[in-house]
Amino acid sequence: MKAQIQSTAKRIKSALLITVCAHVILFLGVTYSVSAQTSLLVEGNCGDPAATSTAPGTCGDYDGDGRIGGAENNDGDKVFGSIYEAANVVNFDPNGGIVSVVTSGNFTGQINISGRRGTVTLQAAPGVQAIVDNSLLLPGSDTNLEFPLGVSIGSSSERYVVLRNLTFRYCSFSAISVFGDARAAIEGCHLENNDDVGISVSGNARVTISHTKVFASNNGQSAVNAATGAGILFSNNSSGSIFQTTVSGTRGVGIANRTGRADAVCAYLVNVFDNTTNYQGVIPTSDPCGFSSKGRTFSRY
Ligand SMILES: [Ca+2]
Ligand SMILES: [Ca+2]
Ligand SMILES: [Ca+2]
Repeated sequence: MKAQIQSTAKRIKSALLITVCAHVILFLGVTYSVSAQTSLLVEGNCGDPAATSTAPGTCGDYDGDGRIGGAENNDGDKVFGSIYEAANVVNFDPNGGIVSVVTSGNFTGQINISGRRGTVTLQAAPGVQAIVDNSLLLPGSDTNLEFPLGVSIGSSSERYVVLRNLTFRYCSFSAISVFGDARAAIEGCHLENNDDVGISVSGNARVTISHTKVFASNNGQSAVNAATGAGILFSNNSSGSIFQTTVSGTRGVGIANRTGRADAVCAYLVNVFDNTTNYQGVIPTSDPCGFSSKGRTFSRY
């Protein structure tokens, strides 16, 4: 009798467990379907952003349909031929989204990130080279570059933006510009030969920079202004932290804090060399950002 009662109790316990699990799975399923983000892939192009066709499966044609570049942007699937076009789609998702470059390529144009809420991630897969190269000349000019920015981040404070493993070069102003109330993390990016500033942070923006290399900013043949140029520049009411990052070869300042607030920018474990001036308004800390000691506090983060 006792064994029978124990067996019945076990069956009831199992049934309850299954019911609970089913509800959790159902709940998770519903939650997922409500909060699912847009997830888009970007194909490469054999280094030619103007190319639109190739032998299927070659030249970065990830989905094997023979279309790359502009033709891939317009065929109605979730694979795109440019980061710019994929980002435009993600901007309209209230939950944000992920744009992943899955085969190497060169891309031109200014990527714009806007929108409210959710996280937006632009990234290249490990081992993939995603190069935003804005070296196209303006029509009729041999000096000006066509696109002032590599990526413009002006989203709301409720949308967090992540840039990962992307390369930006030959932008006529700033490779990465974060402004307004935007919040962003820049991780593992390479910025080379951008004419005024590598990373520009202004307004109320907050930016975390890590494992990034900023070379030869403010060093190009046009729009060179050593007084305003910088590798990484914080201005207005912005703030941020810089960690395990190299800034070198800047004609202006390597890392500049022009906010007027000494506690607005924290630099920890940075490698800064061969800039006309390595630091302006920034004293690298020997403590991790966010850690207060020796009377110094970083109240902004
Ligand atoms: Ca394709
Ligand atoms: Ca497509
Ligand atoms: Ca396709």
